Amino acid sequence: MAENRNKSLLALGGNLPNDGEAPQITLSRAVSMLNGEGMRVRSVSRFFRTPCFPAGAGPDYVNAALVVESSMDPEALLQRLHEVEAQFARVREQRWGMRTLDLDLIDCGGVVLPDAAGFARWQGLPLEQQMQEAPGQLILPHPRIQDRAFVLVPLADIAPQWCHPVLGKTVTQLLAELPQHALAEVQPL
Ligand code: PH2
Ligand code: MG
Ligand code: MG
Repeated sequence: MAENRNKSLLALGGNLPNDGEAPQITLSRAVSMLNGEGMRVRSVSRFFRTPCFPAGAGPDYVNAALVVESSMDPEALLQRLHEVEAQFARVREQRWGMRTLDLDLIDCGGVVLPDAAGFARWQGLPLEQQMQEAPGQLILPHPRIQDRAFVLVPLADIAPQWCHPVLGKTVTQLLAELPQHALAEVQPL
């Protein structure tokens, strides 16, 4: 593999069967597919059953997280994630709609994209606007990590000491700020 390998964090999710296979099977297959040329999977979290967000918008999800190492830049990595999603019949119709497979780039070597101001704008967006607007560019770290138990609980399995480059808090610290009921809803499969 080339030099300059970056450690990245990925979040995996799915709440629709693909070709008769349950989301946990899809997620396992996606992990194998990601572990290829240009990308090495270093750690895989447990798989968790999580209630759909927004509540009532669809079936429960299966969520997990990965540490990967790659020499790709963030855009190339995202492109690769989209290719793998497409292999599992992911269609992009509705924002936050039901899906067979969602692969989200959470962090890529601590870079902040597009820049601190652009990140801050997305991070501070009220919920109604988050539901209407999708960013046209890659925002890193993923602007919603700190709100989502279905991302933080799996991350705590594999990267509890990862420090958010803007908020300056570890996964463990971010988790401690979430309400107890949100954590209790995220159950290992
Ligand atoms: N992903 C979404 C929308 N809602 N809910 C859960 N529980 N898990 C997800 O991964 C998820 C979601 C958009 O990507
Ligand atoms: Mg997502
Ligand atoms: Mg996504």
